[in-house]
Amino acid sequence: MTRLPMMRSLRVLGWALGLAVLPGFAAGVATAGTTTIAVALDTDNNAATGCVVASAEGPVAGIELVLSTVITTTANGATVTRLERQICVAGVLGAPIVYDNGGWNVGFGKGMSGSALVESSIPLALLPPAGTMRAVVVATNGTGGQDATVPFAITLAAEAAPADPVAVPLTPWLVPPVALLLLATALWLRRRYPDQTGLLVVLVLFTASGLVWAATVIRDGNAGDWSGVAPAVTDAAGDAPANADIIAVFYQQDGTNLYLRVDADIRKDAAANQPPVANAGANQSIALSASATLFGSATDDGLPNPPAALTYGWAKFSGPGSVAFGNAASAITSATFSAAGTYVLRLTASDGALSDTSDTRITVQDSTLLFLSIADRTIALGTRYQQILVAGDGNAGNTLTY
Ligand SMILES: [Ca+2]
Ligand SMILES: [Ca+2]
Ligand SMILES: [Ca+2]
Ligand SMILES: [Ca+2]
Repeated sequence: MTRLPMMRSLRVLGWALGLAVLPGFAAGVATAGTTTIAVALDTDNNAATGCVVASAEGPVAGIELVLSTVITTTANGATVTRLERQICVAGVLGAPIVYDNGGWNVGFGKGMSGSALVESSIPLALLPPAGTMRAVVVATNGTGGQDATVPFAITLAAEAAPADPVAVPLTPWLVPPVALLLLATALWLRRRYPDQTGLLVVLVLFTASGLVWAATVIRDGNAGDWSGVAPAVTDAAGDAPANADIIAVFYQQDGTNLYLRVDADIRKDAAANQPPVANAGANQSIALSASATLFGSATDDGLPNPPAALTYGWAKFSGPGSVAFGNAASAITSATFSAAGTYVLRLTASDGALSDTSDTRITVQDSTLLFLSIADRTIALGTRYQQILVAGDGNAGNTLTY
């Protein structure tokens, strides 16, 4: 129990050290694919002391500490990539100091009104001792779009934690069985030591406080550990750009940390455009007099949109003569050839930004001789045999010789 005053002294010491060593830099603008949710804290609840922080709702005066949750968005999701703190020194906000390397997911659809749920925390040791702080939350997206809440209060309980905390994160469904187990233990102790009612009370109280604290927040983008916690402040949906629009802010604490939950319109990045995949169709062999039907095709991801459509182009890549296409801008079309030989025809499919090509080989035969098959036969000795040879040619202008 003697540890509590010492913890408080350490906090004050950490606070003083932070004030002493921080150089003064303004916060940078977030880059694309990055959203920053900053909680500006007026830790002494006095607007006359501290820094002035800009926000979408106008300047906020009296800020001693800014806690920033940095979120990286990708086409697949969003992750909290670090937690930073900045301390106000002589009216200037210090450079960000990373105090947690993040690594947990933003919970898409887990927040209020289907918004994204962002969890973060700050060790109580980095905050002033118990009391009420004034807070404003400012969210900034990758292109500088912003939203901000109105000021609201965050009240830290006075040393609510047990004296010797051991962090045992429990999922909420584990709490009732653990509570029952501890209660049974307490009743057994009371039966065995009926005169130790004082001990029992202490045990039950410790158990109760320890349970509250053991079922702590897990920073994972899931809302299960926030059931029963009301928003500290809400903000209109749709009043700010995507990736900056704040919906609600929650907080709760355990023996070690102040936990923050911000529900906001965080979105995945738009998927990058993928090139189409063209297919010029199977190789063919045709007569010079005939025309080839080209069965071209292509697949694409529908991006970019617009146009969300593909355009096609057929062209001769190689071959001895000229090629006439029925419609060179159609995937499926016809082709005729001026001379016999082997041609490579190239199909190009374009999505407006990226393209792909595919080739097909057309063998054009000037003279296709077709012999009818002659069946085996058996004849008697001395019998006259007559064989008629029949041949055809695909080119109507040719004369056959035998
Ligand atoms: Ca202040
Ligand atoms: Ca959680
Ligand atoms: Ca909003
Ligand atoms: Ca595409």
